[in-house]
Amino acid sequence: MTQAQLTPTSTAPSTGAAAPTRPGRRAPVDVEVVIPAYNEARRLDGSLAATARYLATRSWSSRIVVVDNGSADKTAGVARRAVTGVPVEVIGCVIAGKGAAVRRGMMTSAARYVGFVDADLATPIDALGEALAALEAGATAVIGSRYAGGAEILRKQPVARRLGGAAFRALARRMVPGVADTQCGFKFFERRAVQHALAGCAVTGFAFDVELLRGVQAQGGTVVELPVAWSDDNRSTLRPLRDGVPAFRAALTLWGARP
Ligand SMILES: Nc1nc2c(ncn2[C@@H]2O[C@H](COP(=O)(O)OP(=O)(O)O)[C@@H](O)[C@H]2O)c(=O)[nH]1
Ligand SMILES: [Mg+2]
Repeated sequence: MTQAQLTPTSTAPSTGAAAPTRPGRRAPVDVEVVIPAYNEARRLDGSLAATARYLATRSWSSRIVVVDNGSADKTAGVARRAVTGVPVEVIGCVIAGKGAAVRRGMMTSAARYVGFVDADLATPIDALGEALAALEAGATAVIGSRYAGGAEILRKQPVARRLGGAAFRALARRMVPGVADTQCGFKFFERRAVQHALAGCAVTGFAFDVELLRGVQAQGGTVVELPVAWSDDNRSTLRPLRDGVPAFRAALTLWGARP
């Protein structure tokens, strides 16, 4: 897997300088991996361990940020107790929804590159090497894709979910041209650009990726799809009524309000 050689910047700690941090922001590192987490006590331990194991082998300075989204289980405790070789920060988010959690994690970042992975690591974390190489080469966003040439789906979703996903994709493709898969839970960004785009975003649920990618493109940013080897985890937190229906509604609203 490609190992991106990050060039030092004024914000990276590798410069040795004590870079100023805005209030509410974490100290800068090369890359922050945000994990939005809602009732993830069972899945988080293994995913944190795998993410940390991978990051520890890289030359980049890094941090994992778990955004506990009002979980009713021991998600925060599991994250705090995780024994990892890289720093893990646990923050909360008072607004429900995956989009709200990802937004909170990325808006509080001062890293050079920031992105998120789902707590099930359905996309293997070692795709991060190629993602960072593409960001270093000038991409604004690098997003895991299950439908780009070369991608593989190793374990499929249940049929109802696949049908819903196909309908959602048909709608999303009209709003984010050139992107086959807006919904994969693996996306990394040039941090300043994504914060700029997020400032204009309002969707808090599972459709947030569409609004965010559209915003990145509207600002002239480039979105690169990275074909990934993806496996469904049947312990998904997505509930059809609680999450799926609002996601469709939000996507239709975005479609109606397209610039
Ligand atoms: N359903 C749901 N997931 C959330 C929420 N906030 C954060 N998440 C996280 O968003 C990610 C969604 O991934 P997952 O449950 O695997 O859904 P799927 O892969 O789309 O089926 C997980 O890491 C969740 O813990 C929320 O309010 N609701
Ligand atoms: Mg999943």
